[in-house]
Amino acid sequence: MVGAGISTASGIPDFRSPEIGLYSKLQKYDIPYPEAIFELNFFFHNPKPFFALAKELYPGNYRPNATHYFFRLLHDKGLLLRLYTQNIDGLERVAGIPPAKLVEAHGTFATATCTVCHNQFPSQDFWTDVLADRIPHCPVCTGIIKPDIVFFGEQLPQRFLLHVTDFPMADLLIILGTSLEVEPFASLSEAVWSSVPRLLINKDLVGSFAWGPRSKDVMLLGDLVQNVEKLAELLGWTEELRSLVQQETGKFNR
Ligand code: CNA
Repeated sequence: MVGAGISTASGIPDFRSPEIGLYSKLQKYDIPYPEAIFELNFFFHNPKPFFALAKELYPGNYRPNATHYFFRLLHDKGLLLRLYTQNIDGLERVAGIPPAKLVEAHGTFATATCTVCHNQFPSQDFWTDVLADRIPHCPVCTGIIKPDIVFFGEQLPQRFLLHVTDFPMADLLIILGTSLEVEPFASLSEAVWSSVPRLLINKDLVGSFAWGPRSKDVMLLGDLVQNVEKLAELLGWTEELRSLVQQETGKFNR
């Protein structure tokens, strides 16, 4: 399970970190309160702030870091049952984790839907408009096209239901870079059997790791990338992780 904290090393601010988090930087979008940027009522009143944020998060602007590639390594080794992410930056896909191994619980910019006629559109149909500071409109009915990002009060994607079978099958749950404050995602951390170890890698103690830790819980607190590298070292994967990062970063530089 991962959250915004895994992408801060890629240059994307998280929500809640004081001063540097997105919520503290949203004043420039002229919104009444930070959460409004992901509320449908506000979106229909004024979609510009959301699309300005979307432009900032444009997939080409950021690159995965060692944390994303650690999950790619888990996948390459056949050890990843599923990666549940709250992130909407798409960096898990960029890192080469196949969509079938992903549950993008809060949606994705990879597809979009017309808010009026519900026609679906591939991402290239709206990025041209978003990058040119235009609000994307449906060619069929002229309604506003909204990227398939889950707003407050909206249903999570169908794939989220995979948790019903995934979590009872897991033999280890790794939780990274999340404040475990947003439901229903946060409660997934309780969905593995109590005999299953849970490893939290985060700056601070969060969720039930703080208020009701289990006997098999392990917490690695501090900088995420450093601790992921430490875990890779304990597993004897330092070289593999390093060369994967180098090989994949090389693709961007070509
Ligand atoms: P959050 O509430 O902002 O929590 C992030 C957590 O990560 C906090 O506990 C931080 O202390 C921790 N953290 C941040 N940077 C580091 C670091 N370098 N080392 C160690 N720990 C660190 O974010 P959540 O994901 O829990 O909140 C859920 C929201 C945030 C979801 O709806 C996301 O869509 C949304 N979000 C996503 C992105 C993104 O896609 N990259 C960015 C900002 C917000």
